[in-house]
Amino acid sequence: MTEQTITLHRAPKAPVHPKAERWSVDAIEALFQLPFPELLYRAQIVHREHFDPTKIEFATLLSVKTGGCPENCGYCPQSAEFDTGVKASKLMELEEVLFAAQRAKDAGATRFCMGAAWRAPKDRDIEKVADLVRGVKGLGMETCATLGMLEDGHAEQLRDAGLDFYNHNLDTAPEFYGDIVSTRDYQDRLDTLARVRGAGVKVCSGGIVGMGETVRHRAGLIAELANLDPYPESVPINNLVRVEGTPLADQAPIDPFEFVRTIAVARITMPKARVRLSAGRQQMGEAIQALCFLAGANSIFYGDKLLVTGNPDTEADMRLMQRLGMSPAQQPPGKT
Ligand code: SAM
Ligand code: DTB
Ligand code: SF4
Repeated sequence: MTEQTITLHRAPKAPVHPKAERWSVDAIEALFQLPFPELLYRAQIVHREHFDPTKIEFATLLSVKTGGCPENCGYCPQSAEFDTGVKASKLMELEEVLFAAQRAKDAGATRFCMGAAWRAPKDRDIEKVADLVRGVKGLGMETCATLGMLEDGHAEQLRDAGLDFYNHNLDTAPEFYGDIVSTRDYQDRLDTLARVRGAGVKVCSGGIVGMGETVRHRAGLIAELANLDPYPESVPINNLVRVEGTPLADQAPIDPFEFVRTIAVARITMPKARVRLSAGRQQMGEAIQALCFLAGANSIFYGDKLLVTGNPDTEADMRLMQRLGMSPAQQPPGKT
């Protein structure tokens, strides 16, 4: 055994980072560069301090307003700028949404996240979504919405209707953002997150890996998230789903171990967050998913569709949980 492996093997303690301490991009990049077993070991120490490592949260997504979006996010099948075959539709009716939410709850989901392909909802959109939130909350589920940029008062209205979480991803590092989207800037994203936080709604914010970014960019994204004060309660880490017709359709897939590393680094830097293994599970295979759980992921999107692309079906996920000796984090109310 070399001197170096002995040193690494003997490093049992994860660094302690009180809330106010900022993570530098350099420190985060250094985590990315750790040998894989060392990084996963450190992530597991942090994970087990705050969570039962056998429990996974199940969140179901529904696209309540699909396609025709005026933004040009290079990864997104719902942008009106790209010819992806996604048809634009109007906001769904309350009954349809409640039907889908009840079905998700019956299948074992505890959180229901409603997504809309808007740049920014108008006042009348917020009123309608508030009705959806009220209805889903009434079923006894946790509620989440992702509707684009919010204006003053919108987050408060959604909160009063029972919104638990608002999802708004920073997606990548500030210096890479302009390569991916040009119809808004990073500060717009941060402003919406501040409005959400200011209204007392819990923040769900994460990003996408596999868009051609460098390791430094991945470290930059995690630093932005981890240095939010407080950091997000939920951190979705998406692996790019390459959709034909989008500018990123031909992007080379990233090494799956780099994806696992990103999960581990998110866990270490945001110890109490729910780190969600988000888009890209269908393409990833079960062994890599299992590594993501070892790296500290403790939430998944559950149900055979994300917003418009596919996701493993519920039976496959339940089988995977069983094979790994893992189980849902909470039973939905009314289930034993
Ligand atoms: N329009 C809103 C917005 O942009 O915030 C909400 C919906 S948008 C589809 C939500 C998130 O989905 C994006 O921020 C991005 O992180 C993720 N996403 C979209 N397309 C994706 C893809 N092809 N692969 C992985 N993640 C994707
Ligand atoms: C998040 O971070 N990922 C989800 C959810 N939040 C809204 C969306 C993934 C979308 C994947 C491509 C699609 O189906 O549109
Ligand atoms: Fe529109 Fe959101 Fe897709 Fe960007 S990610 S094009 S804002 S739906």
